[in-house]
Amino acid sequence: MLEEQLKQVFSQFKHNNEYESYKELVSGHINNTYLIKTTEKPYFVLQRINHGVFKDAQGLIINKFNISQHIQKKLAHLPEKELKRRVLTFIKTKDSNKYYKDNEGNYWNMMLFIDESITFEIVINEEVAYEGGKLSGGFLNLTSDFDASKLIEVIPKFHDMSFRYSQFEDARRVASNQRLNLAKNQIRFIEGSRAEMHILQSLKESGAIKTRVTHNDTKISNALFDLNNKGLCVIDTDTVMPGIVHYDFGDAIRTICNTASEDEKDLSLVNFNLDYYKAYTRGFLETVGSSLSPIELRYLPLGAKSIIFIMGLRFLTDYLNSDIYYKIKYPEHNLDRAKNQFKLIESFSKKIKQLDKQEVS
Ligand code: GN1
Ligand code: MG
Repeated sequence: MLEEQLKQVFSQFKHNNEYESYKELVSGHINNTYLIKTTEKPYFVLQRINHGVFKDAQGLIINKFNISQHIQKKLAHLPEKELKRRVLTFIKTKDSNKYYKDNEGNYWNMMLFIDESITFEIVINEEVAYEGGKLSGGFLNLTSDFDASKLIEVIPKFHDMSFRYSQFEDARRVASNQRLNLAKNQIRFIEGSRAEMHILQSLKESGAIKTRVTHNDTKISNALFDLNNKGLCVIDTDTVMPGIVHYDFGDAIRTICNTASEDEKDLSLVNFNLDYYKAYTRGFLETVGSSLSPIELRYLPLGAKSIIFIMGLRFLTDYLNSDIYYKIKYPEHNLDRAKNQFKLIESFSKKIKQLDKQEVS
């Protein structure tokens, strides 16, 4: 029984708290995450890493510990209570390991639950968009001097466009005719976008855009806010790896500026909010530090477009593969997610033309 298992796993970690109940936190698509309520606070977040997706679950957890430790040192001037709200605090096991491996070979990690906090699936106003920008820019700034050689590459080629295209081609070969037929418009769109969607990758490979430590999953639901909608910290550091700033900038935009959630099926509700784009960008540039080069700045909007596209491409690939990667709630879920992302690109492309280039660079 799940509860018995959670109690057993919880008891492996170092704490002085008594288990009371659990609640599954269902917003992620990959791992299984549980809020563990105790008889007396603090509460904890216990997480089982999906090692089908993350081949080196152990390395991933060590990455997360190291990144948190680095940020904790940089924020050491804060009072302890505040520090624990500004960065994830991971808990070791009773025998001082960073993870617990259960009898079935699953890897678990545990962190403090940050109380009196909220997340957004859909952004409610410009202030939240601005705060979101401060959080993702701030994360890049806080990790800019982190020694990347200490990180394992959790998922190699995670945001690599050529790799994602080749996975898409493979999926097309094995897909059922029914799925190919239902996805034909999206497949055509993907084919027609190939050249533009490889621009950033070429700039990265030529060294024109430099590689640094990035979060790689900056969707807005991975940002924590206090009860006054002020940004607290970025969570879900599973995919922290070397990357380019454009994708962190872009993945936040993808979710902040979508007027609907990523799972919305009614495409008339999916539009790009340019005011949120401006507010987010302001927050991002205020906190990211002065280290962005002119070329990095110039390509931020293409970063947003590319990351929206890559998510649509990955959702569609998974649909063609008969849903082997993302958790789904109904058969066409991944197709609908892809349609949602591609509708967002259409709206983005129209709206972004209104922006004076000077405003974002
Ligand atoms: C997955 O960790 P989670 O469920 O928040 C995915 C991200 C996608 C996201 C889309 C390891 O994120 O790349 O942006 O779904 N993570 C992985 O919601 O593939
Ligand atoms: Mg994630």
